[in-house]
Amino acid sequence: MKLDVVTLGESMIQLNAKTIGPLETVREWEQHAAGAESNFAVGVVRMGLKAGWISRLGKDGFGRYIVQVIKENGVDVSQVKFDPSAPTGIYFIWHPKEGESVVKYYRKGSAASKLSPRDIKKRYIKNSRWLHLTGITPALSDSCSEACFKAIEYAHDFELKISFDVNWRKVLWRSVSEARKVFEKIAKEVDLVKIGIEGFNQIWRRSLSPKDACKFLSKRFNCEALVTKERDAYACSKNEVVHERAMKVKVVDPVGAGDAFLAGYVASRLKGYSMRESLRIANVIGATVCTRRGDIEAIPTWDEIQSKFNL
Ligand code: KDG
Repeated sequence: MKLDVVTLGESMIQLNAKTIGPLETVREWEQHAAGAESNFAVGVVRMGLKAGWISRLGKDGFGRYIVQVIKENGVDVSQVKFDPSAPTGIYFIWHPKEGESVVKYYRKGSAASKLSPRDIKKRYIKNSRWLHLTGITPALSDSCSEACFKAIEYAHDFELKISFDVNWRKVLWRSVSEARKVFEKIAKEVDLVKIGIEGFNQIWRRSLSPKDACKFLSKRFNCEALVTKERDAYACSKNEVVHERAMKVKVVDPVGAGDAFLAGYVASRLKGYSMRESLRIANVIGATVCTRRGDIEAIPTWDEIQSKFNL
């Protein structure tokens, strides 16, 4: 099967609190399948394109549940392996206040952290036109980091475009400077970098506005850049800076919104839309995802977007 986009990374069982309040008050949890890269792949499929996801899951009921959900959402899962010697990762999200989400992972030693360059098949990358990576995968283990660089090597061999969502997860790194070194090494190889402004300022130790951060990244890595601040977003290239204001929505759970936002942007660019149009589409998608618990459930379809935008 020819793919538009291929990605790799960990997906986990997400247990999302059904009530508002501190962790010790939560009694009911809703189960979802979630992970930055599989969220992205589902977002691409909702846009009417084809996506594949490379990963490892525990050979357990959680692993089978995740692969079933991602597959039902139209993503090619032929490159997902089940590992009998390591578990599927789990994480919890709870909401101390309305619209606020706190995350706690139980993912150390998970099956996905054993991903390695051997899991990246040259012919699978060759079959696609875009590679998507996040800054989460290289934080999981040395072999995961090597898998990312192997995918980049093959993407260059076959002239795929590459996007990189920094997805800043401080708890997964030993130090900010270690993370920055890895991010810089990846960002130099890609066509599109995305980051949230808080992460940018922590990692690059600055206090820039989203617009200036966007220009900085685009210039430094000679690529298109996207910088978000909650639901407000900038896109920059060598010749252009575009801005989309945050949409007003009732935020229930913002986790996963950035992945769908970027999927919408990349898929729009692949469909030939301009930076401005792509950013508008992406912003609506990201804002919509915030309105429900779970990362992929609220991602709108291409039909819904077309009717909204008259495309
Ligand atoms: O972007 C959403 C992800 O953060 C979430 O689904 C879990 O992949 C995840 C991670 O590593 O944080």
